[in-house]
Amino acid sequence: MRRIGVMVGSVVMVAAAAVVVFGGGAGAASPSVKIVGKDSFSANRSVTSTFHFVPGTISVHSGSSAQWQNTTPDPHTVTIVKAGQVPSTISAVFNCKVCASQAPSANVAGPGLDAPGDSLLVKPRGSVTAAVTAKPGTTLHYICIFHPWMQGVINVT
Ligand SMILES: [Cu+2]
Repeated sequence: MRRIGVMVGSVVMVAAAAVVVFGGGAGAASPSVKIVGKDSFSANRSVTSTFHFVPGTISVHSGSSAQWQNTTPDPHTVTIVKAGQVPSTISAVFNCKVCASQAPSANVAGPGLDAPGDSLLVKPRGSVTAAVTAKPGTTLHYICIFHPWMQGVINVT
């Protein structure tokens, strides 16, 4: 009986690998970004986090969609910000002004991701798919407003 359990496990692993290869193929219409990492807290000692977007930069055809898959037990956001609002120092991370004023889920300008202020909430272990509607040639910068060291770029083609 134990041997059957091992065989079933192998079949599931093969199926999962096939899905990964298919989804990451060159012909994939909809880029997928994984949200990965861990955090830890030790009182009066340290806070660490390795939360980040993988890959950090994607290219999306204008009008096509992209997906963010959260593999962590924490909520995150995909918040479009101006290039100058992306924190580049530890001080800017801890004093992130746009993070304090931005709603986790918001739509500005047209539908889809097209302008600073657009924001998607990605629930713990959840995923969100959204259309990228900015004009071709646009570079969209995004951060997680809960963890603003998490930073990504969408090149709209
Ligand atoms: Cu986050």
